[in-house]
Formats: sequence, C-alpha cells, structure tokens
Amino acid sequence: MTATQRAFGSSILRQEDPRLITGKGRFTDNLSRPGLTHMVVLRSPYAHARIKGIDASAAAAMPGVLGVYTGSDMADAGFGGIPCAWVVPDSDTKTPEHPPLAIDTVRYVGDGVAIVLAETEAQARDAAYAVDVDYETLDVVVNAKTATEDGAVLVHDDVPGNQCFHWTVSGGDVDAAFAEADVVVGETIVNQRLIPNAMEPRAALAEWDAAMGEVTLWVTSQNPHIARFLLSLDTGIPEHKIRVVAPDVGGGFGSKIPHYPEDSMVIFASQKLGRPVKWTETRSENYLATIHGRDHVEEVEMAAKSDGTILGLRAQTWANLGAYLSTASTGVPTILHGLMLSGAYNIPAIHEDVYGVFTNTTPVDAYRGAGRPEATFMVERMMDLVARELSMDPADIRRKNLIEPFTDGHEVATGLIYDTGNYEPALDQALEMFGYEEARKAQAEARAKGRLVGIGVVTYSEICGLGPSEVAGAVGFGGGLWESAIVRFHPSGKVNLMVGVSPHGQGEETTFAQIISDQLGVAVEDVEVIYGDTDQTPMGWGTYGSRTTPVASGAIMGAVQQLIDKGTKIAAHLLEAAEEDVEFTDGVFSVKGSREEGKTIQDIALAANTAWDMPEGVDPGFEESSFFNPANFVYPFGTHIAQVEVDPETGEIDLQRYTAVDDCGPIINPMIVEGQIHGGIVQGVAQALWEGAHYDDDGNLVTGSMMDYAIPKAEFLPNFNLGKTETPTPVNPLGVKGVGETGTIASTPTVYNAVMDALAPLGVAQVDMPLTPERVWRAISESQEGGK
Ligand code: MCN
Repeated sequence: MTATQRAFGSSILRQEDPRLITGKGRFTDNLSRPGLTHMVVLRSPYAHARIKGIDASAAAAMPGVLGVYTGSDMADAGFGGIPCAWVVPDSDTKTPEHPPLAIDTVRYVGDGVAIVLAETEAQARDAAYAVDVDYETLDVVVNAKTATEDGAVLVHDDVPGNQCFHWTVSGGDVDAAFAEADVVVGETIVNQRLIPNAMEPRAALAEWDAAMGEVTLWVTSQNPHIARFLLSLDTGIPEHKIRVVAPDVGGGFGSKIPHYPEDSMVIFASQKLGRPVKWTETRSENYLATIHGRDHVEEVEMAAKSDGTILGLRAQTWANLGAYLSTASTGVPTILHGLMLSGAYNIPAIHEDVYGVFTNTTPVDAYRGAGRPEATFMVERMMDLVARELSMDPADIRRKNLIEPFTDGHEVATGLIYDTGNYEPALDQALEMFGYEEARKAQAEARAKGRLVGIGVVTYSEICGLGPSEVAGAVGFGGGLWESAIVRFHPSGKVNLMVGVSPHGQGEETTFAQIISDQLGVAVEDVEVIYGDTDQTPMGWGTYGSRTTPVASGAIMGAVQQLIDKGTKIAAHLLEAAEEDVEFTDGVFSVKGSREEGKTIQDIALAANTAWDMPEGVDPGFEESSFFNPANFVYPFGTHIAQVEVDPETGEIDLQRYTAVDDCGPIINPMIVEGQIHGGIVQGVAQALWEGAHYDDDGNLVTGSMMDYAIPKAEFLPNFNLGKTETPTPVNPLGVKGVGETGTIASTPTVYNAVMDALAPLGVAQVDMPLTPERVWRAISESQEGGK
C-alpha cells in the first residue's frame, strides 16, 4: 500500500503472519540460552492434603539432576507469596497467603509441591516421579455454594466459611420494582467453569545475572510490565533490575494475564544454579495449573410490567475463585460483572450480592469476556423468560427496553456511564440480515410438523477499553490503566512504534501500523511495531479487556500530533515560510497551495536526525512519546441472532445460522475485526454447547484433557453472517471501541436462548450449560414422561 492510500478501514493482510505461518515465530519454548537447565514442577495429585514430608534424595541422585527444591527453600531465599493485584473495596476481601510452591498444605490438584532441575527435560520429569511426598489427605470442597454452607471444610484456615468477599452493587429501589411488578421471572443459572485453551501453553525462561543483580524473564505474558511490577513484589528483585520479555505469544484469552508461581520458580532456580532455567507446561498441566474462567452459580430474578417494561433485576451470585486468588480474580465477578447488569437496557433498579468463594480447585481468573459474559447471560436469559411469560416476541421485548440513542454519556442503575450508544439500528440490521420475520414463519411451520427449531436473539452492550486510571484506583485495581507510545523516525524515514501494550494474536502489529501510515503518510510496511519487552518499550498496562486499541491508540495519536507539530516547525524553517502557512497532508509538509515544493515527512526525519539546519529552539531528532489516560471506558454493542434445530431422538443441536451485527466504532482493519468476532463467537458458542470443566467430589479434574474437554471444531459451526454499525466514542481521538470480546459475550446467550426456544413446545424450561446431547436428550425425555 502506498502512503497516499488510506490504510484505516482497509483489510490489509497481517504484517505478523508471514513469520507465524512459516514457522518462524519466536515463542518462549523456542528460546535457548547457553547452559540451559530444564525445570519440571511436581504437582499435587490431591485436592486438599497436608504435606507431612518430602524426600527428594532419590530424585537428587538421578542422572542429570541439578537440584530439587521445595516451597520452604523458596521462602528461605526470600521469595514471598504470589500477590493478587485486585482487591475490590467495601468487600471485606480475605487474601490468604499463596506461596509459589505449597509449604505445608496443598489446596488443589495441580498445586506445585517441588521443582526438579536437570540437564534435560526428560531427566527432570523422570526425577520428579522419584520425589517422595508424604501426604495426609483432607476433606475437599469443589462447589462454591456448598463451600459456604455450615460445616464445609475450610480451604484456608484463616478464611471462615470459605468466603473471600461479599460485594454488593445496588441502584434504584429494587424492592419497590418487584412489589409493583405484574410478572416476576427467575432462574438459577450455572455459568459453568471453562478452561482456556491457547494454542501455546505457558512457558517461562529466566536468566539471572549475579554480577549485575538482574534477571531476564522470557514468558508467555499478555502484560510484561505488570509481570515485572508483580515479580518485584514477590521475588524481592528491584523492578528496574527485572526485564520481562513476551516474545511471540500464541494466544492467551485472558489466561496469560496473571503472574503465575512458575514465573517466580524459574527465577529462584536460576539464582540457585547460576544457570538459565526454562519451564514449559504440558497440555495436561495447562488444564490443571493455568487459570480457569467463569464458574458462577447465580440466582436471578427479573420484574416487569405486563406490557414488557422491565422494572428491576436482582441476583445472588456465588463465584468460585478456586484455591487461591489469582492476579485479577476478585475484579472479574464484581466490577466487570455486577456493574454490567443493565446490559443494553433501561433497568431502573438493580441489586446483586456477589460472594467470592474459595474451593479446592484451580484458581479462576479472567477468561475472554471476563465477567461480562456472565452478566450478559443473566440479563439476556431473564429477558427471554419475561418475553415467554408475556407471550412477547424476544426481539420486541428487547426493542421496548433498549436505552435510547445517546452521544454524551448515559448513566445506568449500577452507576456506570456508558460512552455512546445507538442500539436500535444494530437490532434492525440484524433482524433484516437474518430475515427474522420469515424465519419465525418457517419456525412455526416446522413446529407444526413436530420439528424442534429455535431462534435466539440477544442485544448487548459491554464494557471494555479499560480504562480511566482514577477508576482503576477507586475499584481496587493495583495498577494504572493508561498507555504510552513512542514513535521514532529513523534518518531513512522508516518508523518504529514502541508500545506498552502486548498483543498476542490480535493483530496490532498491523492495525497500529495502519494508524501511523494514515496519520503520518508512510507506507504500512515502513512501520515496525515493537512490543512485549520491558527494556525496549515504554510503560504500559497490557492487553486484556479489549483495551489495546481504544487506549493505546490515544497514546499513538498523541505522539503523532507532536511529530506533526515539530515537523511543521522544521518544514517552515526549511521552506522559509511562516509556521501558520505550513500544512501537513498525506505525508507532505508544504506551504498551502504549493505542495510540489513541499518536504516529505521522510525529508523532515532526515533533517531532524542530522540536525544540520534546525530552527532556533527546536531540538534534534524526530521521535516523540506520549501518554494517554482515557476519560472513560468504551461500550461496544450489537445484536446477535442464531437459529438451531434440535434432534428429539438424540438431543443433538445443529447450529444452522448465525448473524451478528456489532458496533466497535470506526474499524481500522475489517478483516481483523471479522476474525476477532468469528473467534469470539466460537468461544461463546462453545460455552453454550460443548465446553465445561468438571470436578469429581474428591477434587479431581475429570475433564483434564482434550479427550474430555470438548473444544469447538470448525465443522460444528455455520458460516457467520456479519454486519456492523459505527458509533464513534469521544473517549479517544480515533473514536474506536474494542472488539476482542464482543463475540464471546453475545454468543453464549444467543445460542442458549435459541435452544430453549426450540425446546419450548415440549415444556422444557431449563437445561444447564453446556447443552450436550445427553443433557438435552434427558430434558426432552423427562418432559415427555412428565407430559404422559
Ligand atoms: N480493531 C480494529 N478496529 C476497531 C477495534 C479493534 O481494527 N474499532 C482491531 C485491533 O486493532 C486489533 C483487534 O481488532 O487488531 C482487537 O483489538 P481490541 O478490541 O483492542 O482487543 P485487544 O487487542 O485488547 O485484545 C484483547 C482481547 C481479549 S480481552 C481477549 S481475551 C482475546 C481477544 O482480544 N484474546 C485473544 N482476541 C484474541 N485473539 C487471539 N488471536 N488470541 C487471543 O488470545
């Protein structure tokens, strides 16, 4: 693409793909250092047990073994507990100690007990089997609601009732709303536990430099600067002596946000041995030791008038946090969930009590959507129940309650102020694209023949682009949420953009280059985006919460403007013109009306870098940096519609059609955005239909491999029919909202509601997710038995 073609809005191919699809990506496990040592973590086979003793003598004597260390060894070396970085205020949150390796008690299957270091990974693995741990097993609790009941075993002795926190969101008069309601509907929703499955499992490689007292950690992270900050707290190494590098990262979906125990372990081991140490998890380890997502039990009610006007929503939610607090775990079921219970609607009164609960399970944290899928599912499920109760069309009840268009903020009952929204056009477009009216007619005909055809409609709004740093502080997030960028022109006119965010599959190497290309008039391929290395990039708070584009683009635009301002001064000097007479368009600084005599931005970059003839008072160099702290979050929105048919004989669900109209403001790269929406929809559909982590009563993860945990396959899905509306946000200069999670947030209730619509003629009211054929078949069978 030449500089004068507009890059913003073009589906140009991803700059990062040639290296990734030709096997030339650099992932952490690809890296090696001279003297590399391999680490294997010995993990607890029990969900809850006291460690009475660890005998590592046989393991230590095995070939190639360089050391075996335990939690006490790490504590003796000054390594502290893994910190939780988000403690929500007014919630009486308990933060029990989380040692990187268990010291006297293991609390979930997969909890680290010892590390084994050897010349090869195989030697370390063999030796790990030879470590003899004497366990005394204890009672186990895996279910969040059960864990709060009297007499439940305590996961942490210092956390009574296993209750980590009790948080409340309240707005409007909920009691009055329910008192005046014509209809009240309710359901207990199990928003089941999910296991993130990034293509690349986690890995970490640490190299301690004793002479300099500094360490480099290459790690599969979505936010290297946060990792560095948190590592400085628990390793005791000063932050400026830690370099964290996230090389190519093969997906994360939230699971690579947290600071994990293994990050500290490899640093500790590298210090101990004076050699670089690498750890790469196996897929089974990934299932046990990388965070899980969701896992709520929710008792929800909605109140409405007989004309379908929603009056209120109230809920109690038990959020399973697992055995320990992971980095952002307390914020997910509270701030990112409870505050979004108004969805896209005017709901005048909302109240939710959220109980965060410890159990003997893998820690739970942010998984794509993080809190908003759970909120959206609650609201959208209730909307359907009200519609059914009132015999209203699901699309009509949504239209009736949608927030009217707004461009200057809209406050909902939970206290959030949405930025901009215009929900009805997205609904109209989706209905039109889907052919909703005809589809309903066809459904009626199919039903008349006994076929189980269902249609699900969801209108949603979600919060992303996290967010104003002041709000981060107010809601207990232990960091800022601003971003920074450096735009550096080399003398040749080529550009490096250094950003603090750290994409790991989303494509910002391309979209950020597109922004620079348009704004500064350089070719996309002349821009290299550098990220993921705390030594090479300015401070940033990471890639999650679909914040990378809305927040980092603000910093990029700031630096861009400063370059244009400086370039204008230099050009005016070189052109012997007044600064006010110089304009900058399509990469050329020129006196208005005489573009041919102008100076290209590359000319200016050379002039500024050589500095032979600079205007007075202007420094050499052509590089600017900028910080951006957004004034608000951003709130993308849209409408999704799906059609399914259920086989009454087998309970199998055929997802036949899917239409999604999403609004993420102006789109930088439509191909990338469509890819994000596709991937997001698939992840959300998978929650509705296939995926679910399951523990037995002893705390064994019985869905501990891809044989038992059903991740989606392309053949299960129809082509997606995508549309868009574009409502810019005033929160950042480009008006962009995030899109990385919208598909996941909307698609679970869309498909769930479609299946329940299909089963409605049989009187089936509810089936827990995932809607496996077996569950659906049982529900159908029970409804038929009941009907006899
Ligand atoms: N984009 C655009 N125009 C817009 C908005 C976004 O062209 N108006 C582009 C962006 O520039 C970027 C992509 O769409 O290339 C996603 O941008 P954004 O919405 O800013 O999301 P983030 O980059 O912050 O990514 C985070 C988000 C989250 S929270 C999860 S979880 C997730 C997701 O993105 N994990 C992913 N998508 C993923 N995609 C891949 N391949 N791997 C993951 O781990």
